[in-house]
Amino acid sequence: YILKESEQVYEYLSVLLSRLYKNKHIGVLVVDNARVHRARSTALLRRHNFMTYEATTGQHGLEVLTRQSHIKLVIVANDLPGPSGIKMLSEVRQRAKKEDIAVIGLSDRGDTGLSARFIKSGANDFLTQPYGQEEFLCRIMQNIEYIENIELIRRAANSDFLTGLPNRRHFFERAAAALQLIPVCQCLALIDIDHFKKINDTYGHDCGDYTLREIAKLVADTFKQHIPARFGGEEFCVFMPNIKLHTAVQIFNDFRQALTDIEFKFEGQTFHCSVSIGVTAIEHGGISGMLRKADEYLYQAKNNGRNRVEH
Ligand code: GH3
Ligand code: MG
Ligand code: MG
Ligand code: MG
Repeated sequence: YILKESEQVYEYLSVLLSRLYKNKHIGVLVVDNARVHRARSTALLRRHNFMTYEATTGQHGLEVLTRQSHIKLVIVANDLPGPSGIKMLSEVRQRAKKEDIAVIGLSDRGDTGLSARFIKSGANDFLTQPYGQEEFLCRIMQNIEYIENIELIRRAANSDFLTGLPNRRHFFERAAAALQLIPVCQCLALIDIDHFKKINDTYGHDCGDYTLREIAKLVADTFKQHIPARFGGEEFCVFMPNIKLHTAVQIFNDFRQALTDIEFKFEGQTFHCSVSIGVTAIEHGGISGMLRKADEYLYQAKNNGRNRVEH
């Protein structure tokens, strides 16, 4: 019984500790002109290890928010000198969605409509003053967990499960955004592993997975300044904003060469791999036009004997 009890205590403590550790990286901004209220909120937050910021006006709060990108939660009173807390909330919502920065409005017991106005203006939650410590912390934690869960879901939706590289969907989003920003001097490449089926057939599917993960690491490392992704199966793609075609071709040739030098080792087996690459520079037709072109060059690289770059 004692053992069981101490196990539970241990589990509780480790959850608490990891939570406290995590909170250190989360900023919370308290916007309230009443010094006593502000001090009470920040004291409670600091006791739970949050990094706290204070502001007395909406304008001041917005400035702090601009400077501190790790602020994930804002607690705001409505009655502020100058523009109201609701006005500040509307400004926050112009810049960040509910799932990026949570806002908790402070409403008064005397003003029954205020909490509704906060929610309608984009607040995630509200607290009625005077609030108890426990309710305060429950609401804070619930809203922080909401933000963190969305972050987890986003990460899962954007990355490839096997290799951890950005996935095809994320690639299209990022490449299209980059293309809109600088619509000149962009390159796109498709990388396809040569005779990959043979690796699966000879050494087994687990070895195929291992090889994909290793090559993905090299792709992520080599192209960390660019936009790399697992395009599907044994294909990777890279979008390079702001680069000349001949420079890109050089980089891909170096990558191809480096890869052929790697000795892959899996469960006592040793083998080498190579890739074929098609590279294209920007032309009309956007990302899908570039992909079609890169695929044609990739096909040429395969036909011309593999382990080569065509452009
Ligand atoms: P080529 O040089 O013409 O590209 O030949 P290839 O064998 O690489 O091409 P093919 O398209 O014939 O085969 C690709 C293989 O990749 C078939 C498929 O089973 C394997 N594959 C795709 N995704 C995965 C994966 O996630 N894990 C493993 N182990 N194999 C995969
Ligand atoms: Mg393929
Ligand atoms: Mg193929
Ligand atoms: Mg292949």
